[in-house]
Amino acid sequence: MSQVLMPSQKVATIFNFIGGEFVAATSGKTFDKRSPVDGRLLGLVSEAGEAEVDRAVNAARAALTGPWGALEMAERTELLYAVASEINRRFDAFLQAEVADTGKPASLARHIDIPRGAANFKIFADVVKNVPGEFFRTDTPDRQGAINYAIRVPKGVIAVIAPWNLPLLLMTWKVGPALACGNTVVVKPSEETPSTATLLGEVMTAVGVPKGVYNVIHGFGPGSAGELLTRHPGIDAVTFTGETRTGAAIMKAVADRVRPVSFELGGKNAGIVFADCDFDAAVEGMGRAVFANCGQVCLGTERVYVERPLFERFVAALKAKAESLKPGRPEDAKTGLGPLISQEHRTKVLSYYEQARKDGATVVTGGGIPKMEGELARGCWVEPTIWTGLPESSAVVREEIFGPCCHLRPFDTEEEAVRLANDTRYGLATTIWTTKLARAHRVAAKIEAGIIWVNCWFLRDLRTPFGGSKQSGIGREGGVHSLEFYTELRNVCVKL
Ligand code: NAD
Ligand code: 6OD
Repeated sequence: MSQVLMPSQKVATIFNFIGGEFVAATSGKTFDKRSPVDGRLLGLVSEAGEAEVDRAVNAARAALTGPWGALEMAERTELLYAVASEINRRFDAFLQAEVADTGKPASLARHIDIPRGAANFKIFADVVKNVPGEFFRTDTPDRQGAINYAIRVPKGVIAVIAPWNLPLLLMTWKVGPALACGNTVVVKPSEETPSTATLLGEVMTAVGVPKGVYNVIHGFGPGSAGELLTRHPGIDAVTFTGETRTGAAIMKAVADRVRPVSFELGGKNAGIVFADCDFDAAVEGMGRAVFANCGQVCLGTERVYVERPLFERFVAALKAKAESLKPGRPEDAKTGLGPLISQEHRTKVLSYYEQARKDGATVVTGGGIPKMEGELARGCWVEPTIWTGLPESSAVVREEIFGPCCHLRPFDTEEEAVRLANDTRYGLATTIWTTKLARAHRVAAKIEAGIIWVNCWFLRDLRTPFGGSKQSGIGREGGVHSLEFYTELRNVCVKL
């Protein structure tokens, strides 16, 4: 955690990072950051108010028209490679900070969150260097013709609003391409996970990224830093990852100024397991899709449809998988499951556990709070949970829970599986398990989701389009698709 101890304080203060400096809010307001593992106070976070948001946006604007805007692309991309290297050099500090804020197993953050945090800078530096240009020769009545070519310019000051489930990964997934395209950013990390975004400020300074290119303001959403940022007249676009209803609030906030948005929102993702699947691979893959990061992955699976002949065997195998996951301290190598992010989120997840019972579910495993010893008893733990027997109309099957749980239901035909998977207002990701090649392609083509995985889950190539259909998002990012959002095209027409 980026910690600065004030003489009178027992815990660290996490400051905003504005114009290259760590700054406290002029209001002096702070909020607590507690550990999801044991409820311990980890730090006091300085809550940005109007003055800090204004200062951050102005710093970003000054850098855009100043030192950052003056760089050649090669100079800019060299700095981004340096950012990636510096994150890797400070790997342990990032790991510690991410694990402290989220409580997730250190092994998970070591293999996913932190490496991707670095890769997001390197890959998008590569992408912008290789983007093809657009050129047309146009006929004219005098037969001399004209040439048209498009130039890409940065969109400007980008507001990046990030969630808490994969804090560094998801924040840099936006900051990497935004900076690669020559924009400057004001980041509002989740109030639950302020640390790695703050640490990244130190990295930016260390490698010589000009002041004001990367700014961080801390706070909450409505009535706080998040809303103040989206309503600020100085921002040119908002890129947001989080809940669908927050996306709706942000759209309203930017509507009067007609600012563009890129949204990666919620999901209620399906897994379809055909009887011809590689059974062990499907159990392993769906086990990760349901329980990884304590089920707090937007791409995770909360609805599993299994072809009837395999149903009982699959339920039993997934149950065994769930029961093998031991909750515990993040740094303990035996820990298979971390806590949820907060007591508030635990209350929400447990309300769905209760709803499932009320709706008549068969609780295959879990459904409650695990018994934890000592200080851990104050953490935000829930049991990994599996249900069967719910109607598709149950809130547990329709709404995103964002916990380590899923409902399984048998199906009889391919058409039925596709219909069930698509029967949702969301459309983020669907996972299909089959060894029949033609079936894989046939079903994939009918799935209404932005991401379809066949015989794998969360296998990511950052050059591919990423995003959600229906209420799971607006737009696609990844590879050249990120450039569509983070740059603007200007066409130049030259009469010959
Ligand atoms: P959230 O929407 O509550 O918060 C996300 C961020 O938005 C936080 O920084 C929060 O402070 C801020 N915010 C909240 N209200 C705001 C407002 N009115 N104006 C401006 N900012 C506001 O989401 P969360 O609880 O942090 O994350 C979990 C959700 O995110 C789940 O729904 C999950 O599916 C979704 N998610 C989606 C993806 C994806 O790629 N589609 C990835 C990760 C998480
Ligand atoms: O891998 C990514 O780029 C990405 N955006 C993952 C999202 C995970 C959601 O929790």
